[in-house]
Amino acid sequence: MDRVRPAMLWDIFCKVIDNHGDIGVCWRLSAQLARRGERVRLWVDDASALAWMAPAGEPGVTVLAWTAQAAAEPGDVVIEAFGCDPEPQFQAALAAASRERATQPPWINLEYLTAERFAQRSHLLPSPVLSGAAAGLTKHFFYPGFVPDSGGLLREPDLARRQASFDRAGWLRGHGIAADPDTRLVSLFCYEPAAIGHLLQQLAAGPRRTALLVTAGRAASAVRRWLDGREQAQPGWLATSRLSLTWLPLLSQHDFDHLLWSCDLNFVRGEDSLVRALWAGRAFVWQLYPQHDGAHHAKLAAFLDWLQAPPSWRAFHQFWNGGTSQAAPLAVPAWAAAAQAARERLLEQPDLARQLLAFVQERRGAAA
Ligand code: TRH
Repeated sequence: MDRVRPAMLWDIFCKVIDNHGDIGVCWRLSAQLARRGERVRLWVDDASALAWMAPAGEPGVTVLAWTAQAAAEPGDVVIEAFGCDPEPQFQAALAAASRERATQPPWINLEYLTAERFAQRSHLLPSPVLSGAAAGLTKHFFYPGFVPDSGGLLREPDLARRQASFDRAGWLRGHGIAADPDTRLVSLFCYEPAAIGHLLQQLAAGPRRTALLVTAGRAASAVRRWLDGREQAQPGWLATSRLSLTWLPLLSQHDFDHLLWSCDLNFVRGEDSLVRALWAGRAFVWQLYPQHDGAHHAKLAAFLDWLQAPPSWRAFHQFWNGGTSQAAPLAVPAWAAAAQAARERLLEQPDLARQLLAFVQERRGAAA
């Protein structure tokens, strides 16, 4: 805790559109603010994933039903994640509180993570509210990012210490995963990449033995679907290959991190798991959330540029994200070296919660 001022009460709003990223990011942010001594109310329309993501909760964070906000008195700071507007009643209460307090609580729209230039240009820009119950108030955009003039990435202050004392062998043993030094460990968290069959065949062919640790949900379904077809065509294919599969249960976020720290190669997807893969400092492959208009290809290109990815890494990412049907080989050692260098660059940046706190204090100071 690096605080001498009184705690603020933060209202964080989260709507779960699909998948786990919305609540995953909001939970990590809430927990990190609470660990810095802040008080957080997390308003969410579907909190069910927190039962496995954060079973222990976090002192200082109260999870509240989205519908309960209508009767709430606003706290000191409002964060809406990914442009999800609070309910009109809460916005009206915020406008009233601003009048009574003669100052508006900072209201921040926490945006999606991207390395594209527009994010840096838009970071911290004001956005006046022109209509509705909160007309006349101002929100500010807050863009996470990979470079110093962005909002940074979520990172716990004790991350490096926890990584240094992590008992990899013990964690693997505890999850029933054999840690034979000759076997390469690969984690898989993905949607339904067309290249899944190619990956499985590549791992199955060797030359090293690979244990593929498949996360629960869409990744497991995608692997099972492909394997069923393959086994029908060639019964016993998997058993005679260099590939073994472990089907993981849903892990807490802590254990999801431990999984990434334990593997030689991590397949991740979306937003939060990408950040965790970067902190793991291991080779990784990112599958972006596919957009109908193909916008994810520009987003991937910007990220690979920032990453200073060697050509083999770029090629595999294009293939894994459906940007090309040209199959690409794995080159784990070269990717690992670039991943470690990227992690070092990122560690020099202040983390997102710290930057958010600084911005909020600046706004409150300016308004006082
Ligand atoms: O679930 P996602 O695909 O979420 C995505 C992204 O956030 C994307 O930006 C958004 O537009 C889209 O949803 C709608 O991937 P992401 O962001 O990595 O979130 C997964 C979360 O789930 C992350 O916090 C890690 C957590 N997780 C666990 O805690 N345990 C697990 O076992 C698994 C598989 C995931």
